[in-house]
Amino acid sequence: MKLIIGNRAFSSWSLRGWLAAKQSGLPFDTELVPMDTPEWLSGEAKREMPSGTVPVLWDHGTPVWDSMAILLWLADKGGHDRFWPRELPARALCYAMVAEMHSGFAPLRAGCPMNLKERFPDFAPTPEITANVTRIAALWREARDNFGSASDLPWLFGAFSAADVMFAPVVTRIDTYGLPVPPETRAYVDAILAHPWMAEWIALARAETFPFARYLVPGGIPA
Ligand SMILES: N[C@@H](CCC(=O)N[C@@H](CS)C(=O)NCC(=O)O)C(=O)O
Repeated sequence: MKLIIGNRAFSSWSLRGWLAAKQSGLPFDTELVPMDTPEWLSGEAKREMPSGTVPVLWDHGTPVWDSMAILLWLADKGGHDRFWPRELPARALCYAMVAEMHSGFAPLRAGCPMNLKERFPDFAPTPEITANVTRIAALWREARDNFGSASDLPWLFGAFSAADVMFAPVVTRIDTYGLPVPPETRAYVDAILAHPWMAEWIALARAETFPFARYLVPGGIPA
């Protein structure tokens, strides 16, 4: 299998696809297509991207695009137990959290784009961003309190799951923008940032030298 990703420093959806591929346990190659180059903007670099976006998984001639579809495909192939909690109430919450993350939290996503190269400690979140973070912290607490805390592991549902995959870029945003969170939320942030797959991704992201202006200021796309 081949996973096509964008810039590691900025492409949060690519990070989700890549973590899902790691979690599947299946062998895969990663191909990085630098974003916002002339070839990207003309569409020439997007020949293998059916929706014009990254990530895309190519599984022996079959393209699967969109991080959510990639995660579902890899759960089918690698084993559902790797992605979803076995007990049904936990699974229901995990499905709902993953879907809410995939479709929601627009103010946080737009106002605090993933940026693994910079830090914005003086960033002042809007009320909408603060409301998103409050909701996310509540979801994490619900998962941990009901299903995760019996485990020695720090992940949302005990074992690392699709929920940890989907929320990982949000974790980096809390860190990058110094968004205020309660101590137990910060403990989860620190655990995800220290995960070996995250450490690997972040180190490669920091080493990237592609010119890329889009997300270099907080607040999103500069004028
Ligand atoms: N819903 C999609 C979103 C993918 C997406 O928007 N990816 C961005 C990069 S993070 C992209 O490729 N945008 C197209 C562009 O910048 O031209 C997913 O979950 O994969």
